[in-house]
Amino acid sequence: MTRALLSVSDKKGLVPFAKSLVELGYELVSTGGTHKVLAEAGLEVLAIDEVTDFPEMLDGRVKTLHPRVHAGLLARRDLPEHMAKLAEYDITPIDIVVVNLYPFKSTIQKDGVTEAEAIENIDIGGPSMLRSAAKNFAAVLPIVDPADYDDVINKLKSGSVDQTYRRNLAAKVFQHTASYDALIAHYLTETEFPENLTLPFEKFDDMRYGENPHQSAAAYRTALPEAYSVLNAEILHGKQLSYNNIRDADAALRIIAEFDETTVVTVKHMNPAGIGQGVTVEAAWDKAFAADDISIFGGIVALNREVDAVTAEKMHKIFLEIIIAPSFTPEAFEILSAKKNLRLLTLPFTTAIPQALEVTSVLGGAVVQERDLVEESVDSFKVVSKVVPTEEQLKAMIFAQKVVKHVKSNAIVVARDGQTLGVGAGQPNRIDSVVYSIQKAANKSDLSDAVLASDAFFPMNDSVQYAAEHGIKAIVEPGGSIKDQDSIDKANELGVALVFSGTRHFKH
Ligand code: 93A
Repeated sequence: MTRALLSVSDKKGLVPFAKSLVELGYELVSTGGTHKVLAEAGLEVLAIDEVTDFPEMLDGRVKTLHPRVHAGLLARRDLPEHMAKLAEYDITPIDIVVVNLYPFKSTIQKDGVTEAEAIENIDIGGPSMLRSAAKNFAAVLPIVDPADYDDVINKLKSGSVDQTYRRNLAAKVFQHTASYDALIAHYLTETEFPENLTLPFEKFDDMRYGENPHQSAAAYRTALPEAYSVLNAEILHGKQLSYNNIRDADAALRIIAEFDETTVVTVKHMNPAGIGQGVTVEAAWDKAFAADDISIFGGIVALNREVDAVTAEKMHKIFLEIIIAPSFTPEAFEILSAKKNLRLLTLPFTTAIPQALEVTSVLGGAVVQERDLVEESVDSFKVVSKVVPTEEQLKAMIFAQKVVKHVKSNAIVVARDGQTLGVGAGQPNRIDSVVYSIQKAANKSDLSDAVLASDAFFPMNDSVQYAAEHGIKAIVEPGGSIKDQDSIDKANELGVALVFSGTRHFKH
C-alpha cells in the first residue's frame, strides 16, 4: 500500500485530486481540517492521530511533528537498515506529501493584523514535512502547489514520474519554503539593512529576451507588491512588455509621480526626453512633444491624467512604444488601439512613492540604498548670487530639480516652468552635459526665461560661464564644491541668479 499525506490550508482542487490518488491506490492520511473536507466528500481517510498515536495539540501547533511522520518521509528506500527500522517501529512509509502552508502573506497584508495573529500563521509542521519529502525526493513526491495537481495525477497514471520530475518538485519546495521563511524574516526585521536580505521576489513573467536578444530574462515582483508599479499596471492593449519596456516605463512612472499638475512625461532609455505641463492634457502633450520632437520617437509616455481623444489623435501620429495613464476615454482608446504594437497601460496615479530599498547588482553582489524621495522646495534654497531669482525662475527651478533627479549623471536640465527644453544626460563630465542641454534648448527657444539645474555641484566656473553666455539667467545646483566661490563670482560677474539647493541628486 502506498500512502499519501495531505495537509493543506488552501483546499482548492483538493477533493478531485485526493479522489484520483485513491483511484491510483493510495491510502490517504490527513490533518484536522483537511481530513474533514475529504471525509465529507466521502473519501476514506486516516486521521493523523491514528498514525502518530498522539493527539493534535497546542491549538494545532503540533499536528504532524512526529517521528512516525518524519521517519515515514525520510527513510531511504534503498537502504535495508532504514526500512528495517521502519518495520521495527511499525512505521508506514509515506510516498506523497501534499502541503500548502498557513497563509502568512495574506495574513500580514490584512488591515490591522496583530503580531499575535501573524505569528499564529507561521507554519512549522507544513514546511517540515515538505522539506523532509523534498530531501527524500528520490522516493517521495513533495507537492506544494495546487496548480501541479493535474500534472502529478497524469504523470502517476502514465507511469512517467522520473527522477528529473521529482527533483524539479523538490526544487520547487525549497524555493517555496525559502521564500515563505524570507517573508517571515522580513516581517520580523526592524533593521534597515539586515545581515541577510530576505524579501522574496516572485516570478512575474518570463521574457522573450533581456536588454538584448542574446540575453535571456524574466521579471520578478516583490512578494509584498507595491501598488504603484509597472508590474501592477493593466495592459489594455498590445503585446507583452519587454525587459527594456519595463525599465523605461518604471523610469517614466517615477518621474510623473513628481508632479501633481497635469503633466506628460516622455522617456527614452530611462532618461526623460521631454516633459510638459499644461492646463489640459493636450496642452501638456504639446509641450512635452515640443520639448524634444526627435527623441520621443519609439518612446514611452506617462501621463497623470486621463488620455482624451484630441491628445490621442496627436499621439497616434507618431511611433510610440507605451502609453501609461490612469485611464483612457473610450474614444482615445479606440484611436490609439488601432496600432497593433502600441502598448496601452493603465495604473492609478499617485505622488506618494513609499520609501523602500533599491537593489542594484554589481559583479559578485549588490549595493542597496533607500530611494531618493527628497522633496524639492524653495524653503531649502539658498540664493548665493547678488541677483535674486524671480518667482517665475524659482518655480522653474523646482520643476527642473524634480526632473534632474531622474536624469543619469552628469545631469543637466534646462527648463522653463512646466517644460523641459534640453536634457543633458550621462556625460562623464559636467560641462559636456551643460553644453549639450543648452544647445538642444537653444535650437528651439530663446533661453531668457529658462533656468538650468544641475544634479551635483559645479567643480569649476565653466558651467556658469557657458550657461550665461547662452542666455541663461538663473541656475540651481546643490553647492558644496571647494570651488563654489568661483561659480558664485562668475554668476555675479555675468548677472546670473545662482541658487544652491543643498541636495545632490546623483543617478548613476
Ligand atoms: O501549526 S503547525 O505548524 N504544526 C503542525 O504540526 C502542522 N502540520 C501541518 N501546522 C501544521 N500543518 C499545517 O496545517 C499545514 O501546513 C497546513 O497548512 C495546515 C492544514 O491544517 P488542516 O488540515 O487542519 O486544515
